Amino acid sequence: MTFVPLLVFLAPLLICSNAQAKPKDCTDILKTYRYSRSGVFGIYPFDDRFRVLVYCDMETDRGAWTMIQRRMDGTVNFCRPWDQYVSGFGKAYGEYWLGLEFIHKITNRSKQELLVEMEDFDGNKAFAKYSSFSVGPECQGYKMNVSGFINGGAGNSLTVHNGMKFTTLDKDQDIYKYGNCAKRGYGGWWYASCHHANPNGIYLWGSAAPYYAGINWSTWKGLSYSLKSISFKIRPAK
Ligand SMILES: [Ca+2]
Repeated sequence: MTFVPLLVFLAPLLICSNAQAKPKDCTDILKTYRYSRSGVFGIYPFDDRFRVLVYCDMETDRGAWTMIQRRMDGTVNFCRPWDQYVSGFGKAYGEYWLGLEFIHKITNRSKQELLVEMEDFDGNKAFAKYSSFSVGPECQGYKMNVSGFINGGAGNSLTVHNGMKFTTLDKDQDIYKYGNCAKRGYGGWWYASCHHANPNGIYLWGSAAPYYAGINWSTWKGLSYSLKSISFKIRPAK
């Protein structure tokens, strides 16, 4: 009498144990498909049932980078509320924000390094690299930790944001006493009091940008310059 129900119970477990592990980031994809080129892929940072599309950089410095943020043409509005910064928005082949919950899941899995690449409207390029980057859970305000700066010409605009919680227009978790930094930077970010880097600011087409509102990386182009492009990519640190 007990034999049949037991089989019914075990069958899904047997099927699951045979299933191939789903990729949790772009590094997993490159391990499985060694000659993958850069492009849009589906990853499963949350669990095996929930796929999210990301852009994988498979070329820069040996590749395997999972892109968590990208600005490139101003086609996506980044002035959005808390819930959307948690779950993500935009398109993986264009401008997007992966989402705080996914970034937390990936950086919680293993130690990650961060590459920030940027370009101005004159065709100049620069980058900043960090040997360690992580984002904590929602119950801790998605606090960001970054360290191990390596200069690629852009200077270090991120360390001032180290240890900060995430702030949006409708959720002020910054350390600025007199207001909400998201109302000055027009984006969601790990604002301090307020920012040196503002990659999620308004797309303002260069040097005429109002102070503080654009896509800033202050140590490279100052707070009055809005960059042409910027991207944040992570991968497991060695
Ligand atoms: Ca505040």
